[in-house]
Amino acid sequence: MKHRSGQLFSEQKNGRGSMVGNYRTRICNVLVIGSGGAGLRAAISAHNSGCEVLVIGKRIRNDAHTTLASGGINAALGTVDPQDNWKHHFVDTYQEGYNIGDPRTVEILVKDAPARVEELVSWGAPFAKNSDGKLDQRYFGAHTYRRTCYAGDYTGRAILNTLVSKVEELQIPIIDMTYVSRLLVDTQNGQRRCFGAVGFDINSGQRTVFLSDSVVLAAGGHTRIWRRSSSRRDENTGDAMRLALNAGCRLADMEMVQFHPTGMVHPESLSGTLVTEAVRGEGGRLINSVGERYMEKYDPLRMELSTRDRVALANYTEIQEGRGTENNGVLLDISHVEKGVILEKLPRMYRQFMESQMLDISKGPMEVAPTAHYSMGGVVVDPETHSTGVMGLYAAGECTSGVHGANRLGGNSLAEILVFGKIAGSEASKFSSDLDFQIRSRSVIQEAMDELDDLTTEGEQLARPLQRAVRNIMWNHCGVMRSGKGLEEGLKELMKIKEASSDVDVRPSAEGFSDLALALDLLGSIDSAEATIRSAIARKESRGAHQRSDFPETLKEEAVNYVIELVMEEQVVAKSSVAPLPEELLNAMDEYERPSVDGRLLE
Ligand code: MEZ
Repeated sequence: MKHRSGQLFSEQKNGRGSMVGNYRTRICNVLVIGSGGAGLRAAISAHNSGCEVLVIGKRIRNDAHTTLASGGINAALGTVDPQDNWKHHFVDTYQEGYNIGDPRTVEILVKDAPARVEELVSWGAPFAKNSDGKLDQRYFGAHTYRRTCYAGDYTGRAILNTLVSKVEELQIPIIDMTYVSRLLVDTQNGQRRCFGAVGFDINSGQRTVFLSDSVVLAAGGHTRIWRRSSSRRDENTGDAMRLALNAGCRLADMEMVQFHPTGMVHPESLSGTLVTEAVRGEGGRLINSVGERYMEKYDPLRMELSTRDRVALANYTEIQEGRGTENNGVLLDISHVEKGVILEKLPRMYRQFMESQMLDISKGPMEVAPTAHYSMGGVVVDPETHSTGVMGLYAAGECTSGVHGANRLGGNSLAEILVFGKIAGSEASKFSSDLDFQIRSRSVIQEAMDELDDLTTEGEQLARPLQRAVRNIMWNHCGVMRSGKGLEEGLKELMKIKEASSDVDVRPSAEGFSDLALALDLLGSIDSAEATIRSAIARKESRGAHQRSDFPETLKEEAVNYVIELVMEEQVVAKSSVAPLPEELLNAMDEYERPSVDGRLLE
């Protein structure tokens, strides 16, 4: 049973200057929530369109999850393989998404990616170049041509550093360490309209009402809610999905969660940490415990550079069928490649294994296993504008759906954040410029404050163990291989955690307000887990990253999207048809015939 702590109130009054009902206000034209690549690119374009922009980040700048994307960014520049063009990139992306991505969104991505990469280089991004001075492009899985630009295996870091420098040069303010608890949405004449957000400083607890003409939500995905994840603690906890659902947005393809084939398996503290696909792009081989290079069995044409869903399922199958290592992994070997090449092209991997396991990867294989890596589903957005259906609210990056369908090609995420970050920022700015009048609803702001007050109470439960329980549920019941029975069980267990989450102990202390952030992370995790499981139950087939042991076939009639929305505060799932391919793209699909990789893996 929860009760509010008297001590809590006096502590707030005396020490932290953030009394209940007392908040500061900041006003801007365009508010950007999230200081990763999508958010910063949105901020730059909104600023360049003449708006006052404010960026809020939950972590410190330069440390958003974007830094962890290692191996590269895709753009059909044709610098290494001149035959490449946007149509090939389209076919690879759409087809390997199992035909449930949105064709127009994919088209925009592949056409605009080259310009976004070149722009980044002109802003100083230190991408690898060939002796002719052109950008180098490496192989990544399931790409017909080499089209992945890179900066060693620090590509995400290089991109984020470049964007932060640009944002600072343009003097766009970034407010770090601020947790957004709610989007401010008012309903007038049946139309929802977003006019800002409420957040608090994770250190001081200071609450701020951010009032804006429009908002870009770019706060990442939900893959930290699996036990083995390539996200770090307290990031990608589904907070963007919770904010969006509560604002009245719809979420599509939530069951489509990408398991990257190669995450670290030990030490426990680093379990799930990304082992970049670039290792395979540079020639790395997957070997099981009986010495077989087993991708021969699964995709003999593309081998280790097959699609991520296939390689992840192959690794999972080898481990499940007893051909894994003692630590439940498989081996990834790059030791046949010259050490100098490894140090030049995979410096982070070299250091990561040396520092954590004293393993020299130029001498011996790495142990790896699938790890939850990317939310391919998320907020439903309009392809052209990335508007969400809630007026004034735009979304970009991993929190959205549309590009990847049922399987994402490695390197498309970094392209996505730049292309759609730019679009969302300029559309949000257009919305602001066209605005006739602004709305400010006191009662909506008060509700957001009440929510924070209600959460800040003593309780019987702690957020961390409940969060751990969610991660176990998702790993055990909604992982690489799923079944109806397991999903139903998982949902039942999740509902118990949901009930317990109303009794979480939250008290500000000398350590700040991280308790409150953890409690909100937990709510985001539960909401996004529920949406994922409900969508996975609804999709009674296997497709890409969604594999069901009880429905192993891919069904033509299931080439649809499952969409979640809140109706009377309950999540409801519905089917929605995929937009048809326009003629030019249909022709492109015919023209660029791909190697056939039919056949399921677990049969
Ligand atoms: O797009 C990604 O997920 C990526 C570049 C990851 C990697 O393996 O490096």
